[in-house]
Amino acid sequence: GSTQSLANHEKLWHLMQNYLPSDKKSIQEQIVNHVEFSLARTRFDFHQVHCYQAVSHSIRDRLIESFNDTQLYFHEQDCKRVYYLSIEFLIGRCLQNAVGNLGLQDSYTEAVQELGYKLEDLYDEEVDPALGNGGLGRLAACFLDSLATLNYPAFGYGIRYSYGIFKQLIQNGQQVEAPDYWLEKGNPWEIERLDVQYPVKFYGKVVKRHENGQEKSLWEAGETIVARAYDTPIPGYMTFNTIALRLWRSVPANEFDFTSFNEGDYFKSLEAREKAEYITSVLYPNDNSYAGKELRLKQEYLLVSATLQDILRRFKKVRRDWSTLPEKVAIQLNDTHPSLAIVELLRILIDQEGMTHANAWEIVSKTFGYTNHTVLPEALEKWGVDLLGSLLPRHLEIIYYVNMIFLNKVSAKFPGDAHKLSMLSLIEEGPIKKIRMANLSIIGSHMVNGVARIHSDLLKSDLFKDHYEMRPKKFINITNGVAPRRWLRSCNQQLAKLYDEWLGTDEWVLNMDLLKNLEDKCEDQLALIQFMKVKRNNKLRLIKWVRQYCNVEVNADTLFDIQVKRIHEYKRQFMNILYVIYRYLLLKDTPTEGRRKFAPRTVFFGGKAAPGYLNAKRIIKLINSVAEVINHDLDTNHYLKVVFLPNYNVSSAEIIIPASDISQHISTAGTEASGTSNMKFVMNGGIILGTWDGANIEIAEEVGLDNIFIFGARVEEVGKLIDNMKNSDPFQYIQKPLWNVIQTIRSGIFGHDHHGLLDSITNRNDFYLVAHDFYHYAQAQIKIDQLYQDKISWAKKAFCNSIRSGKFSSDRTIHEYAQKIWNIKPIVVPQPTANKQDR
Ligand code: NBG
Repeated sequence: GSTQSLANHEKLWHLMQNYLPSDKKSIQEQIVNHVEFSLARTRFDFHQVHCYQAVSHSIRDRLIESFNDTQLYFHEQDCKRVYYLSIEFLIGRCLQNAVGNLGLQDSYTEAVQELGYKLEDLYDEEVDPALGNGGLGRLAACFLDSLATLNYPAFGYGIRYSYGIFKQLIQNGQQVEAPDYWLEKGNPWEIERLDVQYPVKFYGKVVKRHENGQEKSLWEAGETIVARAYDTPIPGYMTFNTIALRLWRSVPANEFDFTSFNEGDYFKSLEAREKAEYITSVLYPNDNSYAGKELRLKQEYLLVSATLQDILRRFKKVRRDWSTLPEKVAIQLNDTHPSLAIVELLRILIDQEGMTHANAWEIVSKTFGYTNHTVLPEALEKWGVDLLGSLLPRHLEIIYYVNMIFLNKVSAKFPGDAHKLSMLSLIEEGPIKKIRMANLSIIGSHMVNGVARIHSDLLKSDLFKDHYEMRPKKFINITNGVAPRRWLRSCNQQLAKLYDEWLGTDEWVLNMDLLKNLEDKCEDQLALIQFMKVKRNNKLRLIKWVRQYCNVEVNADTLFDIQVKRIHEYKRQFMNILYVIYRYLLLKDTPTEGRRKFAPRTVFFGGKAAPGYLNAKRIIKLINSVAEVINHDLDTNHYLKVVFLPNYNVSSAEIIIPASDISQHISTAGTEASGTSNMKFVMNGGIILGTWDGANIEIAEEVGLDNIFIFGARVEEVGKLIDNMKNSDPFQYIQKPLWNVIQTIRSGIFGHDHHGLLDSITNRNDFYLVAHDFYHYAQAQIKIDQLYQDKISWAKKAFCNSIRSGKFSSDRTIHEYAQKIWNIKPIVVPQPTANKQDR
């Protein structure tokens, strides 16, 4: 039998001869083949969506070829790999990205056209996989694009939620959430790996056993489920390297409980099994806030447990010593959500591999890196000791042990410093004892980074001050970035084409600094006019979208002023809409002749509120109520309109961002860790109206202070200003113009349900300093109006923003991670020869 099958095996591999050809006729054959055999369609039942599916399958085939070769090659080279662990990956649509990265845009456009379809229309058939909330998940997706493009040996690991972030509907001006069952029509981009699945255990107890005179602790778990792998191939741009995003889905374990001997027990045991599926069913819809639910902790542990089993299986394929783990494996924790991985690896090394705690700790702490993404206290994970101890009893025991050893080191370094001990402890004392996951992440990692300079500085001076004093060299900054493939080349094809022409090459997609060679064009009127023509076309594209989804008519000659991001008090959409009202009142007060100084504007808002976040929902309601009044005021609506863009997500961002004249990033200084859409707007020639916060500061440095509108309190002043606010009368800290706005809202012209929201600033509750910054904000707005009157000066500034945005490519970011944290090198997979036998 076995010789026979070996012979068959040889034959099989021999038949798998050539790589898929890329000429038009072959591409058409590949597509048609999928229509007939993968989709089993007949001509009477064939729609555009099926064409999308067949085209996607044909691209997927190519990605499988390159992914398989990439894995084989990495294995042969036995290279060190990085594993990027994240509870969210907001990858967005895949087809356009894959076609673009494979360099097949022209051949596919033609091939599909002859079959009677438009490639662009097919792109729009794809559901947007939305397995993330906002910046954190989108960052992870940009990182994968850069890792693949730069040929780094990498894997992304996350969760395959059945329901992504909810769909936002606006009804009567209010947000209504609808479930996002994104897998409904199948997902051509994933490869189900029935052979890659691992048991994941929960609950149970720790038992003590004596072995060779030593006491050992072992976890006897109470419940087992299985995590099954689904791979989404991630193609690099203009390289054969293709990596994968491996997402876990929970399924029932295949063990059968033979104790169920009657019908009732039989159905009950099946019911229990079905519950396993529930664990990965839904993404928690909170951005920058932590809910503390047991199900979420289960999700986190499932990610960690399955991923580590997978990583260690790969590590063990070659015989080697455990001590070499950090030479072959780097694990990056995207925020604290996967930080149980530190404890899980310790548990495996100590309980299963029989290592001492000290040896295990040495290996573990060299393997991990931790990225912090926020300083907001409500976002820091702290799991109650009881909850964690019941779900993962052995892990809790290990955490206590780690803490004891660590606090001994603290005492040695700072003798008698009780304050330090209490700040650094993994356990927060109080009525409910809690595990501080950030502290665990810091001590279990060899590097800790923030995501923009100001944020990393704040980590050292405030949030993690005591940790910094323990191990100063551990703390570094790596400023975020975004993928220029998706966020310039494909979302703004006309601008990309201009850059190709002007530079005589498309190399800039891989080296954004080349755009600096276009500085001459700043003085070239004709070039600036071409640049603004592209901007206008992008505005027209957004207008079409708005007509379809918001039923509002917008004028392309108005200034497009855009704030799109999750709704949050710290991001101050509230301040934006208060200013819109202020501007409306000013307009009403100004006779027609005088209104010329107001550049006509359309103010766009977009973003989801967490379903449980009351004030965020109130802000959405206020924006829509204001829009309703202002848009229908025939006296002013040539000068001012307000649009709420529903269901802001990655695919609508690709239409919205290239259309901006101004984009707003106006968080209170010290609250927005970095922001990443600010980078996307700048790349696409939008000017920022922003505060001295997050990456805005570094953007200002790159583009020059003349090319950005930056205002408001600086981070050093914030503490004092908040104290002043708390200790003074609202009539003191809220100035006249803002009071007028507040009175107008109270008058009820925008409806009567805004009192709760107003209370959030008028009762000495203005912790985000809306009132303080309002004046400076209004001043900056005047400057914007003035500049917009001079079209050429405006164009120059917008253009400068785009060509000076090179620093904010995620390629730069990833190179920094690779050098400063991961210590990995690019491994270029050889381009395919015609014959697969040669690989
Ligand atoms: C977010 C920050 C953003 C930052 C992204 C990516 C969390 C916890 N943090 O400012 O709010 O750009 O992370 O780093 O979602």
